[in-house]
Amino acid sequence: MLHASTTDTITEQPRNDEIHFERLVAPQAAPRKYEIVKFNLLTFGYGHLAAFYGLYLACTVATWQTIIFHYIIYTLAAIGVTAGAHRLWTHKAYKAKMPLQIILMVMNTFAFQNTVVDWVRDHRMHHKYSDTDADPHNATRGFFYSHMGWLFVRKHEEVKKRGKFIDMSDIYSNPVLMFQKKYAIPFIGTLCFLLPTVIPMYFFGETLNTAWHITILRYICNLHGTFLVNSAAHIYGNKPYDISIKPSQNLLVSLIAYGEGFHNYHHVFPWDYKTAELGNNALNWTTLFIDFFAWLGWAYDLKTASDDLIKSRSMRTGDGSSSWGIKI
Ligand code: ST9
Ligand code: ZN
Ligand code: ZN
Repeated sequence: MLHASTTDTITEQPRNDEIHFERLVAPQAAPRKYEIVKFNLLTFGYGHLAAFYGLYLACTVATWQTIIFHYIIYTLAAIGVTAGAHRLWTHKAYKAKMPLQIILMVMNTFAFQNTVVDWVRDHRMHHKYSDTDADPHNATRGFFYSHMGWLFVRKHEEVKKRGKFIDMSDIYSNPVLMFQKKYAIPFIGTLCFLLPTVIPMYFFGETLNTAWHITILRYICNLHGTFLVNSAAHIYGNKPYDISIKPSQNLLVSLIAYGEGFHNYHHVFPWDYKTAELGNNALNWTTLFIDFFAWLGWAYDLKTASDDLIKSRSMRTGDGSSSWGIKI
């Protein structure tokens, strides 16, 4: 059970820019030239080939202990992104005491999705300028661009120009995140790649070949689970809360991304720590994780939208569907 004092049920859309980003421009994509980053094409190309080989090894020679081990790392990494980089650090949807921040930063490092500092900067731009050229993964440019194509080209000038005015003071003054940024290369190298390769070799008798390729498989799966939130959940699904925006409710993405696919809701109430109105359920492991730490007292000031606020917004601007995509 949550301590009553740790949850803040919000009954009106906050006007505070710190936790609420307005959509400033209608979805649009002006014609542009792409400056390809060959290094990223090569690394992602290698990563995908290695992941397919890892899948073959996982189905043929790998031990079940190695598979379970990587599933655990996958989950830790995913929650380091969802509960850490996303709900805590980008959206300030709750507060975390130092030990929890350290745990989340370490879990996030297993995921290697750049450093949290860079992740938050891009994600704040994504919410403030959703599906415009100032959004790093503008979904009006199509599924592939928003999924991973944006990582193969230099960012649009609008991202860099408008990005200068994004408030990042809370992040730059956070010692845990600055530590991660300072030691990014050895830290990410060790947690995301080295240890997850060496541990199955030492404890489960894997060869270097098997252990390495299954590590890459886990990493690539984790990236695609995340990328789907930017692509599929901005293109496919219903819109119970705001019919005028691209972000949509996508159950499949929620399942894969530990509760992050209720994306129409999330873009309307980005400060809600559940990123969903459905509360504790099997799809939202991230919420269960935060609730557990709230019970422990390490997470507090959890922000959530009241039922009345959700209903009134849904009646005013929604498409008349329920959160689960059923017309009502
Ligand atoms: C990876 C990306 O890590 C993952 C992001 C996913 C986001 C998903 C969000 C989904 C929602 C939450 C759901 C979670 C679900 C999880 C489920 C898990 C199952 N503002 O970036 P640079 C300026 S891929 C302001 O290099 P280029 C700034 O001056 C994996 N300014 O741009 C900056 O300099 P500095 C590993 C900005 O050169 C300068 O521009 N990562 C902003 O155009 C240069 O920045 C990789 O492979 C901004 N937002 O290059 C790396 N952005 O930093 C991939 C930039 O010194 N990235 N500036 O201040 C890159 O190689 C490059 O970023 C690039 C663009 C080639 C894409
Ligand atoms: Zn989005
Ligand atoms: Zn968000």
